[in-house]
This record gives sequence, structure tokens and C-alpha cells, in this order.
Amino acid sequence: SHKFWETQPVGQFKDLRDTSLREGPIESPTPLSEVKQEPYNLPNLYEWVTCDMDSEETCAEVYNLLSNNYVEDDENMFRFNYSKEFLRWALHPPGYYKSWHIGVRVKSSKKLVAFITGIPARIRVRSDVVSMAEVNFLCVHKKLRSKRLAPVMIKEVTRRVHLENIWQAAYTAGVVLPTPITSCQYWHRSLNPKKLIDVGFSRLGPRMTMSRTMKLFKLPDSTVTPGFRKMELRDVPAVTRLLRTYMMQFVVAPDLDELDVEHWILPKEDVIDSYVVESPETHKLTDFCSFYTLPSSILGHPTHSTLKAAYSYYNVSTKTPLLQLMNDALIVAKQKDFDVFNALDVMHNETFLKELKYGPGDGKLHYYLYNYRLKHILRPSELGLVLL
Ligand code: NHW
Ligand code: EN5
Repeated sequence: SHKFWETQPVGQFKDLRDTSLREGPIESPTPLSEVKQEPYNLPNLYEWVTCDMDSEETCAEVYNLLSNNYVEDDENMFRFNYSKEFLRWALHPPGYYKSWHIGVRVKSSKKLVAFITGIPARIRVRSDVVSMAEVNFLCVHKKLRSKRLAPVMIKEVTRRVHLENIWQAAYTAGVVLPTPITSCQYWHRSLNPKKLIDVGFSRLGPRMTMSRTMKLFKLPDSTVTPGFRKMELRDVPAVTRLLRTYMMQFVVAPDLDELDVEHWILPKEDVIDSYVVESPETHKLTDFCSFYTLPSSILGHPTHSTLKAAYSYYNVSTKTPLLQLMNDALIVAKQKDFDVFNALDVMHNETFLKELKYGPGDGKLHYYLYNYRLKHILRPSELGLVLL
């Protein structure tokens, strides 16, 4: 059972078949004066800290905690290795709250041993645009696991979100908790199959040689779509319009304005790449695609230490076929020396995954809402949200 999650305002497994439950908030907001004013109690050796990610020193401590203790695959061969620049970007969107970047230190040594973050986001659920927190980077040092520290961290971030008069949250996890709004599949497109096989990320298929495999995954040297170019600041208004129109079709999606698009979509070296298609005739933007950079450490390999992975982010096609747009994304990712291009089966991604030679991974990603109930679980293709 889920001794902690059973106490929280989230969809419960026992309610999944109950059709009388209404869609929307599970609990009403309480007056801010009734929100607990003091932090939750930690075991006596530890203390809460607010992490200033603008501080080079703090950012490096967070980076070190995560690079040694964050998410691994089920066979502990790879561990996410978010860069410092990525973490700064991920945690400093428009309107962010420093108080939502929460660390736990050992009182005596000041060593950082746990972390959790929230960032503000407007998320639309059907026609309801809700102010939420997106919660991410929950991490407890390997030596402090299974001591029920995670529930305290989750309650503390919840309290600090409530203090800003925000009562809902969105989060993802590789594990099943009460209860997913949808469960997505990771897909992987080999760009550097030789290295992927060498490090155990993928395997030589049956009746395949290395040279046949390398030929199978070969890509053209340059993109094929006329007018395909890197996104620039001047593209923000048009990209925002494309994205807002496109997102309307999904049941759950972020409600992004121009400031959000400038932050989340504009290219940032080694963090986020975005490309637009500018019509050579009209100079109007018709399509765009984007992916973020999230390397993984390769654990215990004699020669290779990092896997360079690109993750499909938001893509919109109105004119260029999505298949061709995403093939151009693979081509630029290959040029930039990524080893693998990853994508979830969200939005319209199913329409290109198989055809562009992605294969299903061994990982799933479950999406959750806190204090918001949906009547039915969604298909991944009904989800328009990608969390980092
Ligand atoms: S998912 C990545 C999470 N991080 C990792 O997997 C890193 C490696 N693992 C660890 O650091 C993206 C630890 O194993 C963690 C758990 C810290 C995961 N989400 O302390 P205990 C995110 O960051 C529950 C939620 O003994 P531990 C999203 C578990 O079910 N709950 O475990 C984060 C159990 O509760 P139960 C999780 O292994 C979203 C309890 O924790 C969880 O030492 C957070 C056990 O705690 C997970 N990923 O530490 C929720 N993993 O009821 C935000 C385990 O089953 C909610 N648990 O007994 C919204 C808040 C804001 C609301 C605002 C209105
Ligand atoms: C995110 N904000 O399991 C929250 N990754 O498939 C964190 N597998 O990389 C939630 N096990 O299948 C994280 N290769 C949940 C994901 C945690 C990390 C994870 C999976 C996703 C992954 C790889 C490596 C497996 C290594 C052994 C995988 C197969 C690739 C192959 C390429 C060729 C075509 C077929 C597939």
C-alpha cells in the first residue's frame, strides 16, 4: 500500500472505477492564514535550505547531488546527468519562486543530501486553465534512502506552493503512484549505434551485423525542408501562435504566452535546440521542432563516460509533414553529435516513431496531477505536456 500517498489529495486506485466522482479540484483552497507557517520537521541532524541556483557554488552542489544520486534505469547502467546550465534554465522560468528550490543539508557539515523543486506553470485541463506547480528533481542521497524523507520533502514543497496561493501540481515519475493521468512509453532513435551497443544501451538485433546496423541508422548530411533554420528571438510571436493553436487539441497542455516561449523554446546552447520552417515564398513560419539536451552518465564503463541524448520537446507542423520535420530534427541532432534521440508517445509522436526507426525502450513515464481529478485515464496522444 501507499501509506503516504493514501493521505494526499490525488486520485486513489480504489476510486478508479467510481463514475460519480467529478472532474476538477479534489480539495478546495484554504485561507492563506491557515497554511502552516513553519517548515515540516526533519530528523534532527538535518536542516532545510532554500537553494539559490544563481549562486555558482549552490548550483554546483545541486549538480553534484543529482549527478551522483538522481534517476537511473532499471539495471543501473545509466544515470541522468542534467548540466548546471540546464538546471538553471529549468528552475528560472518567468515568475519562478526561489523558495520552491528546496534543499536539505546535514546541520554539522552543511553537506547537501536532498533536493526537490517546484516551478510555476499554467496548465490547461480541458477548458480549465489552472495555476500549478511543476514538481521535479526530487532526490534523496543514496545513503539516506527508505527513511521516509521523500514524504516530508513533498509536504514541504506543497506547503511553500500553498503559501503562493497555488493548490494544484503536475509531476512525472518512472514509478507507478496513485494514480497516473496517463502512462507513456519512451522510444529511442539510434544516431550512433556503435557506441550505443558498446555501452549496453542497445543490442545488435538478431541476424544483424554492426555494419548493417550502422547503415540502417544512417542519416543524410543536411536537412531537406526548404526554409528550415534555427529559431531566433524575432520568431517568438509566431512560434507562440503556432504552439497555442496546436495545443488546443490536447486534453492536458501548458498555456504558454510569449514570455514562456522565449524562456522555454528559444535555443540555448547545450540546453535547448529549436528550429523553425520559414516559408521561402511568404516568409511566414509554418512549423517548428525542439529538443533538449540531457546526457546520462554511463556507470562503470571502461572507455565511455557519457551518453549524449536529445529529448523531443514541443513540435508543431501545419505544412511540413511531421515525419519530415522530425527527420530533419534527427539530422541536426546527428550533426551535433548526439548519440540517441529520445521521445515519448505523447501528442502526435506515434505518427513518426516507427517510421523514423525509433524502438520502444524499457522505461515508462507516468504523469500525475496533485489535487485535480480526471474522470478517465488519458491516452498518451491526448497529452500535450512534456516535463524536463
Ligand atoms: S521523478 C524522479 C524522482 N527521483 C528519483 O527517482 C531519484 C532517485 N531516487 C531517489 O532519490 C521526477 C529516492 O528514491 C526518492 C524517494 C527521493 C525518489 N515521486 O523517502 P522514502 C520528480 O522529481 C514515495 C513521488 O522512504 P526514498 C517528481 C513512495 O511511493 N513519490 O523513499 C517528484 C513512498 O510513499 P508511499 C515517490 O526511496 C514528484 C515514499 O515516497 C517517488 O528514500 C513528487 C517513500 O519515501 C516519486 N518519484 O526516496 C510529488 N518515489 O505512499 C509531488 C517514491 O508509497 C507532488 N515515492 O508509501 C506535488 C507536490 C506539490 C503540490 C502543490 C499544491
Ligand atoms: C523525468 N523528468 O529507464 C522524470 N530510461 O526507455 C524521471 N532505456 O533509457 C522519470 N536498462 O531502452 C524517469 N534502450 C523514468 C525513466 C528512467 C530512465 C530509463 C529508459 C527509457 C532507457 C534504454 C537503456 C536500457 C538499459 C538497460 C533502452 C534500448 C534502445 C533501443 C535502441 C534501438 C531500437 C530499440 C530500442
